[in-house]
Amino acid sequence: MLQLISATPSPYARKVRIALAEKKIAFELLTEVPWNQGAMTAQHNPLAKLPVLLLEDGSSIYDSRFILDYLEWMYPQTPMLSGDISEKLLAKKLEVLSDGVCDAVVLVFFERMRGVNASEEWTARQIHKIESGVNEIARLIGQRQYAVGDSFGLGDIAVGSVLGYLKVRFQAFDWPSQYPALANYFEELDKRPSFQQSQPYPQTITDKVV
Ligand SMILES: N[C@@H](CCC(=O)N[C@@H](CS)C(=O)NCC(=O)O)C(=O)O
Repeated sequence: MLQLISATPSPYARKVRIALAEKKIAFELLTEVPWNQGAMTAQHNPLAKLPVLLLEDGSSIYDSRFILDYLEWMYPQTPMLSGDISEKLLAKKLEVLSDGVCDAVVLVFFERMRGVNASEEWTARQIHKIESGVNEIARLIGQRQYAVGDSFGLGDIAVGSVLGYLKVRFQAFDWPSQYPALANYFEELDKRPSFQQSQPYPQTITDKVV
């Protein structure tokens, strides 16, 4: 059976969990804190980042985008990507924006751990990316029910994951008030079983990271 190394707050791992659930692919969830010493993630990914998908032959696939591509290639039933090029481009753009916002949230999270040594300029730079990324996501989603076309897919997985992550790690940003249509879109998305089963929540990092 496939195994997925995941962390409870990770928006990247959540993308994969949602895709696996939507595609009805059986897998075993292995949850850990990748930032702690001794985490198994580093044994399967030289970059020491999760998610990592462990295949039955013992090999591993890492980086959420690569894993999602792999799932699309190997399990084409219930596709998450449209065959139409312009729809595919929009879904991929939304994924790049969503992951980019997540990257900036992670950087702010760890910068703030430095306490008085945190760089205000660096933090402000990342917060700008978060705000302008969500602004663009809201513009691209518009008033639609699904991110791309008229069915659920990769765009929804990516956008749903970043918006869920903001609730856990960056509550100060009141994006639902600024973008009510995006808030309605997310509220509907969040009702899906694949989203309900993978709700993010914080983990305790015991080791010193920064
Ligand atoms: N681009 C990667 C990002 C993965 C990532 O940053 N994962 C975090 C957890 S949310 C991690 O494992 N970080 C541990 C580290 O950087 O040492 C992806 O999409 O999979």
